[in-house]
Amino acid sequence: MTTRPVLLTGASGALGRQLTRALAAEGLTLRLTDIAPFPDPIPEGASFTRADIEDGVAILRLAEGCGTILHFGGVSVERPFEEVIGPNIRGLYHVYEAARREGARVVFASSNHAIGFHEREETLDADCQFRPDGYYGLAKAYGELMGRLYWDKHGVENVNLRIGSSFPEPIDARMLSTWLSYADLCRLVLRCTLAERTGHAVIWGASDNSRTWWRRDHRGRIGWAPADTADVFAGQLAGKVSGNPVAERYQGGGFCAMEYSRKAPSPSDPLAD
Ligand code: 15L
Repeated sequence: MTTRPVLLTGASGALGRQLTRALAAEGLTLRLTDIAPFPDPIPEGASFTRADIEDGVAILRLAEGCGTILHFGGVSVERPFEEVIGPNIRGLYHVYEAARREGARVVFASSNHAIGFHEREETLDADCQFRPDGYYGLAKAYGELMGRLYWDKHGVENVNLRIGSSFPEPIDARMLSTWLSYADLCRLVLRCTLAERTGHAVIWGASDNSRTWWRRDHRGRIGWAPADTADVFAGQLAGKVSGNPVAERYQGGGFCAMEYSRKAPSPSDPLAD
């Protein structure tokens, strides 16, 4: 898979920029694209084309000859339905159609918000039920299911990275469970690109955090294990909580609390969960 170029959508975003630097340094030939200009110097062996993920023809052209599509484009936070549907559903379809035509593998930046309404007391395996915590998380769940469909029906390989919180450092108590260091992210995506075979895989995108809520996944298929941990930030962050009971109860945190309007269920209600 490696000798063919790698298309990276969302290249101008925070994670896209990290991946660009790290993967170019590994000698991969990168085709970068984003709706926003690329803010950094373009590394050797890479090219940048400004394009809208909603433009299917542009995505087909950009993917020509590629062996892997790293799909990090689209809306990356909770937004109203009408803002999410174009980039995150239609754009995703364009990526999968391009992958099908090229026989390419898709590496999809999914999110913990696809399962955000699981309680923090639960420990989840990657085959747990989707419990999206908003329109953004719902689109990520749809993206993972799109991968399921394209593998079953067309043999398009795909790795779905259920990313926790990928930032330079964890910034609150929740991220002691969800943090994914940039270095771990870059190694993870490199392994997704280089692995011989993946089939349809789902991998938790988190560093080696002892407070994790997540367990079994398909990382064995790609030979990846995180090297960093949020544990070293515990002293400074343990008490840094939001104060919002909905945010603190569920894994998706503040995304769960946005527009939350459910009445508190009584503990005797058999449908309480
Ligand atoms: C995400 O999916 C977002 O892209 C990111 O901005 C964070 O909010 C992260 O989840 C998180 O849950 O911390």
